[in-house]
Amino acid sequence: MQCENTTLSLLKVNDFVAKAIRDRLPDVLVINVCSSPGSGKTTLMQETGKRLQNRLNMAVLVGDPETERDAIRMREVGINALQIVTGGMCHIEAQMIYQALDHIDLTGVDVLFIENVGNLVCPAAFDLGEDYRVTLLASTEGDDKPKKYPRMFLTSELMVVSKADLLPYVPFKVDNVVADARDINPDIEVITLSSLTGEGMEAWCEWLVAKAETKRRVAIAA
Ligand SMILES: Nc1nc2c(ncn2[C@@H]2O[C@H](COP(=O)(O)OP(=O)(O)OP(=O)(O)O)[C@@H](O)[C@H]2O)c(=O)[nH]1
Ligand SMILES: [Mg+2]
Repeated sequence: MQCENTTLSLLKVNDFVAKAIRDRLPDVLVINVCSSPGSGKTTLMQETGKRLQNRLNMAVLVGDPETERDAIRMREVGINALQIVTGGMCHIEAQMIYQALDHIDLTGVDVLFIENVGNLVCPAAFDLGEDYRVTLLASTEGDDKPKKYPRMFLTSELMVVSKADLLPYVPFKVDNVVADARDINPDIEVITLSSLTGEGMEAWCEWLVAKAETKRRVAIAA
């Protein structure tokens, strides 16, 4: 009972900070990118940066238990990126994002991506002040994951089936994951793509541009 109360109050604190993040970024589209380790989050950020460099200004806060490797990879392709080292923690909490906002220049930024720690369980429980949660599921992970990790798919607006170039070589049925994900969350959108071949990247980029425009329009009207 004691434990339940502690968990509840910690999540309430997180929600309070998540609201403060939303208040701080009224005209920046914030996307929380989640997945298992290695599903292709950083590679997708790199390719998105290359494709949208003339259309959207983007920045990335990237969380990992250790190392600055992902932020370095993104900076190498010209993306404004800051690493959050969680010191072994399996997810990012809103407080980490709130503090990181003081250390990244968001002047003129249209989209702030948060690359969460690779994990399909813990990140699902923490609102980071995002507008949209996007969960990647790679073709190499098996098509049984949405039903095994339902909270992640229940709380995501978009499921990205990544590494589509490997679909011919692995026993993974896109129809099965879409059916399972929509069983959990009937409204979840789905984009299938490959950061390597570029298949599906246009649909992903158009999705982002549309969401960024809507966010900007709403902010101007407010
Ligand atoms: N075949 C194929 N490989 C990919 C694709 N996207 C990423 N990869 C490879 O998958 C591996 C992991 O990619 P990352 O982008 O580092 O994955 P991540 O989700 O950021 O990993 P963590 O941050 O450690 O959770 C790398 O070797 C990538 O080159 C893709 O579309 N197709
Ligand atoms: Mg990464």
